[in-house]
Amino acid sequence: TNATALDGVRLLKALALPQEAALLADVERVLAAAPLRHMVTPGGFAMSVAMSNCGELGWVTERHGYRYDGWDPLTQQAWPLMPASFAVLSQQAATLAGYPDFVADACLINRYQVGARMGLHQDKNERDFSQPIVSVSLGLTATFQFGGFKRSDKALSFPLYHGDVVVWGGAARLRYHGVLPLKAGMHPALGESRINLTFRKAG
Ligand code: MD3
Ligand code: FE
Repeated sequence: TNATALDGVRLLKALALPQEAALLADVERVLAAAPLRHMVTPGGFAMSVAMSNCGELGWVTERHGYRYDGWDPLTQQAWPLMPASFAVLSQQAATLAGYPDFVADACLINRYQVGARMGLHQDKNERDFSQPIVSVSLGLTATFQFGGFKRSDKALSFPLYHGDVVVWGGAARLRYHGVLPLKAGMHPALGESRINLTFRKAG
């Protein structure tokens, strides 16, 4: 059969909803220890998305590029431990998608306020692309863009809703993807914002 754009994508709608309260409390706990910050890209631009991390490794930018590091350059401490609610949900999702051995060593927390966006990019800083990435969307709905293997390839657009979990593996793993500028709105749990968690096996 022919390959399609969604090969390797497993959308688990609303999977996070039963654990919403625990997840949000744990997001707050992590961000109290490792505050959100607007990382500056190697090109010198502050990202519109504010970020932090938990787990053994965290994604950071520096003058020379992007990398994973066990140390938070802002607090000069190790990243906060991965909360159990995060580990359990990411493993449940990965198992449902056919990756029963997935154990995330990194969770990137992205916070979008109105207008924040993420341009089309590939996630290539992880060591093993046979490992999937698990994403969890919370708060305001975002329009996600899912492209091909070149930045110029045509992208599909679809909404990601509060509670949606997606496992990106196989052929999906190296596709370009991004998020359109967040539209104004009010979410009962997260107000005028969206939080996205991405779970990775980075090291
Ligand atoms: C498809 N985050 O953190 S989550 C990122 O909504 C990132 O904050 C977006 O792209 C966000 O790198 C999108 C969905 C997602 C995450 C990683 C992927 C889709 C992906 C990796 C490969 C392919
Ligand atoms: Fe990405």
